[in-house]
Order: sequence, then C-alpha cells, then structure tokens
Amino acid sequence: MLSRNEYSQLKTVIVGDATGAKIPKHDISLRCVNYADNGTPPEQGLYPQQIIDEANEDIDKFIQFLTKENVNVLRPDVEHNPAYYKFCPRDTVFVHDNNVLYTPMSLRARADEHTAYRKLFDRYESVQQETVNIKREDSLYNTACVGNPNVLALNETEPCFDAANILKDNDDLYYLVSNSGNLRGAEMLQHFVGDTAKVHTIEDVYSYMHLDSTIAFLREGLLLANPSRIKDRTQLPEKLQNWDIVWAPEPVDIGHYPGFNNSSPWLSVNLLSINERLVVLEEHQHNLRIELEKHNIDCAMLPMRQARTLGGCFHCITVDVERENV
Ligand code: DAV
Repeated sequence: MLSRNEYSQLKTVIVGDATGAKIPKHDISLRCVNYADNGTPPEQGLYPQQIIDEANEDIDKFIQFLTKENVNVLRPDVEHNPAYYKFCPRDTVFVHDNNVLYTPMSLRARADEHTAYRKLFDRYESVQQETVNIKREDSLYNTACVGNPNVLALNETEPCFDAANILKDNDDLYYLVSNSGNLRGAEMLQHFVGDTAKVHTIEDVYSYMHLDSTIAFLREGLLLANPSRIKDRTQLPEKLQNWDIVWAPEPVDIGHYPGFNNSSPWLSVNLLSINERLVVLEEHQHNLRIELEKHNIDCAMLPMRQARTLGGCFHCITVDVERENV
C-alpha cells in the first residue's frame, strides 16, 4: 500500500528535477493561476541557467540526506522535456492508499507533466494509476481574479485541481478551494478515492496556489499553521479544530532571482516530514526550528536557494510514495 498520510516513516519518495524548467507560452491559464497577484509573467523560455544549476545542486544535497536516512529516492524521467517543469512532482501526482491520480492541472502547460512520473509506479503491481483529462477552455478561467484575491481563477465548468491542493491524513483528505482547485475538483477527488477516505474542503483561507505553504501535518493531532492565512482554528475543517497547532513564526525571506518570483516567503511551512520526530526545513528558518523542537521534532536544515524563484520547497519538490502505514 502507498502512503496515506504526511508524517509516518518515509520509505520511498520522488524528488523533482529542475532540468528543463521554463516559463511556458503566455495564456489565460498562466495569467490567472500563477500571476493573479504577481505582475506579469516573465518572457517565455528556459529559466536562467544559474537558477536551474543551483536548484539541482541543492536537490543533490537533499538526496544525499534522504539516502543517509535510508529513504529510497525515485526521479522523474530524464527523457521528459517539460513544457513547464518537473521540479514539483507534488503539484501533479496524488498518492493515497493503492491509488495514484494525475490531477486535472490548472495550468494548460502542465497537462502532460504526469508522463514524467508514470513509469515510477510500474513497480507496484496492485496500484491503480488514473489520469484526468480536461478541456481547459477559456471559460474555465475568470480573469477578474487578477489583482483581486476575493475572485478565484477557476470557474466550475469542469473539475480542475493541482494535487498540491490536497493534504492527507489517513482516512481524511483536506482540499483547498483556491486558484489552483475548484469545488468540482473536490467532488471528483471524493469520487476517485471512494470509501477509502473522506474529502474535507478548506475555503476562504488562501486564494492562490496550493495548501502546502498554509498547513503542514506533523503527526496525528499536531499541525503547523500559517497565521497570515489561518487566523483562527474555526477556519479549519471540524476534524482539525481540536488538533494542537504550532503557529509558524514569521518566515525568513530567502528572496528570489530578480524578475522571477513564483511564491511567498511562507514556503518556510513547506517542509517534508521524514517521520514524526524529524522534518526537513529550509536552512534559514531557525525560529520555526525552535518552535518545532519544543514538540520534540528535530529539523534537518538544508538549502533550497531557488525555492521562491521556482515556487517550491521540500514538500512541493517531493511526493511521498511509500510510508510505513499506520
Ligand atoms: O505561498 O506562495 C507556494 C506554492 C506551494 N506549492 C505560496 C505558495
């Protein structure tokens, strides 16, 4: 059985690759989903080589760490030349129980990204892989979202969501409704997982990309929350309201490459849990480390210099494929 939560002992993980990362062709999906709050997209084309090289150097260090922790590391297909990137497998690949879902991505340029990962699951005989193809017509996107966080980018013309809009806690899945996931997406996810899990939506918390710079699950009953988005525990689905909460301290802003910015400084929350007593944090986040240590969680402090530039820290750039399930 594949991973069912975010925190039990990690056994096998996919780690992304910055090679070939690019700004795709400009279209309505890129404008509404990635740049609703963020000026205009940079020109189409490969990211500057320095970004790609530094990201891959830091990925190599991360892989050395994972190997030392006896975690088996899988990599995206080297032959795959991405239309966007293969740096954040988390965005595309949803793993739960015996199921792998390649989600109906919000960006047109990411529609075929799943082909970089499919072969990695051939080794698991009983695992079912499903791809959702959608049309992504212009009517899916609402350009009124640009500059207005109260209007979401996705209409409800068809189900649409990135896998990183979801966090999993065994029999419960938490789904952020935002610019990268609509309500019909949550319904589709529920249909897909059937009676293996219940999908709970999180709404009116964060309009932009993904759930994993807003909440991280540390163990059953303990979560890390971003206080700039979750102001009060009543904004959480009922099942999470009685969990203990570590409120993330103000992040250390590691900045981004000039002209290329794909995320907020709150990628500090975007940690990868190795197990209930050890997580991987971006190396400058010492105040967060101190808070986590109070809960007996050790932190491996590792570099990810281009995290903000490319829009992903250690949670985004991975997919936990196998954990010791509880
Ligand atoms: O906080 O800007 C980053 C994307 C996480 N997958 C943020 C979201």
